[in-house]
Amino acid sequence: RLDSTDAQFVDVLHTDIDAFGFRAPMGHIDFYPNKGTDQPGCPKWLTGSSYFKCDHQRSVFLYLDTIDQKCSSLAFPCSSYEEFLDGKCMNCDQFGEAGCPVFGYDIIKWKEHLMNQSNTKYYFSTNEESPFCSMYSLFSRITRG
Ligand SMILES: [Ca+2]
Repeated sequence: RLDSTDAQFVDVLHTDIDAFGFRAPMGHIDFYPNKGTDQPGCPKWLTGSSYFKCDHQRSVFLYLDTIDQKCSSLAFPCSSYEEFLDGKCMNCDQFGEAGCPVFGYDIIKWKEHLMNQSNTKYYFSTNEESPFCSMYSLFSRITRG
């Protein structure tokens, strides 16, 4: 399987850890959008073949958004998605002026910071469709307490 020795820098996107994906972090940075389990807008029940592949394939579309520069999702290091949703993981002081890592194509800009850490999960939430980035839902959750 993939691990952090496979390349000079390995960024991993987990979108279906409850079905076909790997649960454990395995790169220099591991992203878990929407907890990494089930993606918004994907079928929740067995309705056809899309049920089996939708969460998994979402990884491609999330990444495409970042190449197209439609919008970018900040990712936050956290011990769990629940704590992230509670607003307990907003601190990215460890990255200095760079701030929290931005998921996707530009993550290489955080390489120097990320080479020294491992097994850290980074969380963000997304919309159901492109543009997937969703700062609104994050801030609304925080301000609702
Ligand atoms: Ca799933």
